[in-house]
Amino acid sequence: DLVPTRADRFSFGLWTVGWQGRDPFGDATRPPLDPVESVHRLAELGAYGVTFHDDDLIPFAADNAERERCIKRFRSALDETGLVVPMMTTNLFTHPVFKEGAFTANDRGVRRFALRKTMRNIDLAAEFGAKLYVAWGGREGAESDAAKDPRAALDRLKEAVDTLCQYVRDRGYDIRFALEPKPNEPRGDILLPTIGHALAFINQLEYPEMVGLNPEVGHETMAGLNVVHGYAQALWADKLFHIDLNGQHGLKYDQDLRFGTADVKSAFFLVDLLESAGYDGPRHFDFKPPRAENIDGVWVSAAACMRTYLILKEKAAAFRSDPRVVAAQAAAGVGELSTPTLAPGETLADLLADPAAYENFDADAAGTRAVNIEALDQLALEHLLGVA
Ligand code: 3MF
Ligand code: MG
Ligand code: MG
Ligand code: MG
Repeated sequence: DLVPTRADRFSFGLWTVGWQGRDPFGDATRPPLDPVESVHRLAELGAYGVTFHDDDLIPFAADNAERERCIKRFRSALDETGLVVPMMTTNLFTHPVFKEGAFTANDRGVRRFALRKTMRNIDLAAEFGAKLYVAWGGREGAESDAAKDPRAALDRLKEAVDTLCQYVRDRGYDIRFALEPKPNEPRGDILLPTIGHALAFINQLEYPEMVGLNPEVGHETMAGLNVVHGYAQALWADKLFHIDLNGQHGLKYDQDLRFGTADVKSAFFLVDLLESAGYDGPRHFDFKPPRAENIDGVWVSAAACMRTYLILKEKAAAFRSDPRVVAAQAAAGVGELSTPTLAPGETLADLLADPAAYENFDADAAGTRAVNIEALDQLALEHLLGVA
């Protein structure tokens, strides 16, 4: 059944469907989209959640009265549709004040402003019941290694995340943070460029249990990395708090294509991973409907993200339950990797004393064994192509 329901937990950022198509070379091609309209359209399409940066809902320059008006209208739209707000985030990248960084700007006043802007929006996140707060540091980087001390920048980034965690604890909010890695764009190079960098950073924090990841398919692809491996390592570390699903053709500018369009095989194995690992967070799309589309095309694109996810979920399940696949997996020894290398109760001394492990092990014979990867991979491809 390829019709999305609330149970599928699909969510979209207001900034995704609301992207007006402004790019470095061209003006907007679409009119502004009222967040209230987005909520209604997304609900009709079968999404369960909507996410946003503070400035997506409330203009940066809004006074308190306008702020309250924006919040109230949005709240009503949520109540009318039943859509929830699973995640919120801060815009620390659009306004010129953040041109040299936010939490890691050389200018201390900018850093303090960024913290206060974020804390103010965390209060709103608590009000909307969002349990996740994403931090993407698009301006936390540099073009010049002369003008930014990266070790001091990491100190300040840690200070910012520690301070925000402390704030959430002091207020008694039920909120966790998810860091979103990206290698570059808009800065020439961005701090915490990959899932691996971000995981290592979390270990240095004051409250590591409160901080996980929000990896984006396109961002790992921009770094030339295996997306499935990255998400898997985040899962393995219990740090896959949230996800940004989209598509990206290789090492280019951030394309934010709709989910599944670029590397469909990787998308297949990613859905297979999420579903088989029991990932239970939102299936969140962070994509940009192409600039060439008008507003009707925006909703076609959004619906397609969800439909493709459901298609891949069905195909992954069919792949796993196909008896030929089960046999091919056995022939490739896929399941054997789950057997610990040392036997239960076996000591290090036992391993050292086992001649079968080394002295009598026939490495040359093992070097000629069949591993049967291709047959299994071809079955995956044929399932994906619909000919299995
Ligand atoms: C940029 C992004 C961001 C983040 C967003 C999350 C504007 O490449 O992916 O979207 O996803 O800030 O919270
Ligand atoms: Mg992106
Ligand atoms: Mg993006
Ligand atoms: Mg993103």
